[in-house]
Amino acid sequence: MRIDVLTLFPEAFENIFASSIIQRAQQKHLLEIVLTNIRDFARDNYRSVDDKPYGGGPGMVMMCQPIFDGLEYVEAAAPTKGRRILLTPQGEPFNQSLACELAGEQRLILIAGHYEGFDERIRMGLQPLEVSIGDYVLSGGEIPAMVVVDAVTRLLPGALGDEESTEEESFSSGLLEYPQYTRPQNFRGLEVPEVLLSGHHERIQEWRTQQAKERTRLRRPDLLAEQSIDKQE
Ligand code: 4HQ
Repeated sequence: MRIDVLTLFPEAFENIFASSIIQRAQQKHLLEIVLTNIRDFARDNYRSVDDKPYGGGPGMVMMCQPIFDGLEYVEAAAPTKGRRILLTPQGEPFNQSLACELAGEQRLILIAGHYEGFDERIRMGLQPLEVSIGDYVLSGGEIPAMVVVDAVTRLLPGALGDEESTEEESFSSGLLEYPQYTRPQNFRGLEVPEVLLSGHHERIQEWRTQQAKERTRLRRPDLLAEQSIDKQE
């Protein structure tokens, strides 16, 4: 997979993308990440990428021209078309199922903006898939873009080592994770549940499933509702 990120802050991605799993995926040639600075496509002497909103109001709006030109440039840099993605609170909520869908693409082109928002013609002209990482307001699309890259990378076949696995994790099953324990058996009077020390794999599996279901029911009943919808469909 190739992932292009169009951003005003390419440096902000460098340390995060140099981190273990994303780094390893790139070394194994499962993934290539290309960062492109939107400001490189500005045309005036101030290298402007934003401007005042028509009709007035506070804040600035991302201009069409640098984003259209930047996108056309990166699209021409490789033959595969790829999925255009705009990070915005108005987008489709990002979840494990959308991560899986995106992990199946050959190429993703992420557009991370700043300021109060995008000129509407960016949406009209580029027809991107709009994606939101949650109902809160961030100062830029960089962190959302990193979230998407991280969640998608772990799903690329071969990206995880033998130790890591996506199967057992939260959300792959549609349930929250069961409680985990490591040594010591007694920490300040807090004991590890007896069943986990029993060596009885069937009972352990049963206990974990029951814990995962109970925890999901208490904390995220919405996930159980989604599961029953998934089954109907
Ligand atoms: N922003 N999920 C505003 C977000 C966001 C989110 C990104 C802030 C876009 C213009 N993006 N810029 N939440 O808050 O994706």
